[in-house]
Amino acid sequence: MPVTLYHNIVSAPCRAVMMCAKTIGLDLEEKPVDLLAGEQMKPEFLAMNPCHCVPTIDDDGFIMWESRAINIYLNDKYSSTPEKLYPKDPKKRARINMMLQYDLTTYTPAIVGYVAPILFAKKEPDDETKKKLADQLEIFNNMLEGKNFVAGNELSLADFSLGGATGMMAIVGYDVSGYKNIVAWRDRMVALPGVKDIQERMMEAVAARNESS
Ligand SMILES: N[C@@H](CCC(=O)N[C@@H](CS)C(=O)NCC(=O)O)C(=O)O
Repeated sequence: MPVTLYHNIVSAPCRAVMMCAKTIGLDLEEKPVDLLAGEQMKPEFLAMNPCHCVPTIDDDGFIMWESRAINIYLNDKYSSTPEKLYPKDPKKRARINMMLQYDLTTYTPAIVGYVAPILFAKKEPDDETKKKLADQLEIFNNMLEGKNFVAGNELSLADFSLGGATGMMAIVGYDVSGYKNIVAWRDRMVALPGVKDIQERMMEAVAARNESS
């Protein structure tokens, strides 16, 4: 019985789950949810997830949402080497958790705050929003100094979450070339099996939406 992923390819946390599944070799049964059409508010979806958000997974009747928690679960349950992406060593795990929380509370909101007005309202973000994003990119770029991945030199669950969020900037053509460490890390992420394909699917979905609007 495959794990079902309710998702929308444009959604950063959905792509984070897809990247994680690809990396651990887990096939997902994908069920796209049209968020703009409000499919997440349908009674059958709400019965499953009262928070009406994607990603949501159904693992043989076990339902959960929140992408970072989903990735921990999928890695724990389905990876043959779960310690690779989420080591048990307290300090290594603490760093990964710290980056996951940083992404949830600070990095993703800064990116979504910038991208959402352009994507949904075709409106330029205000100066405060622009500054918030520029500040976070600077901070994140500095955090990556001397590291291959966000929590150290090894790929971890945190890379998928920050990677999903960073991918959103391609949607609006944000120029990240001045952030050398982010660019180098992003290129490392895109080189992982399946990640380029996920990013391309996102760009195709955005292009299709732009054409129809
Ligand atoms: N913290 C959640 C965020 C989930 C989320 O906000 N998903 C958005 C798409 S990116 C959504 O489903 N929005 C529709 C809604 O809330 O009705 C996670 O990481 O999974």
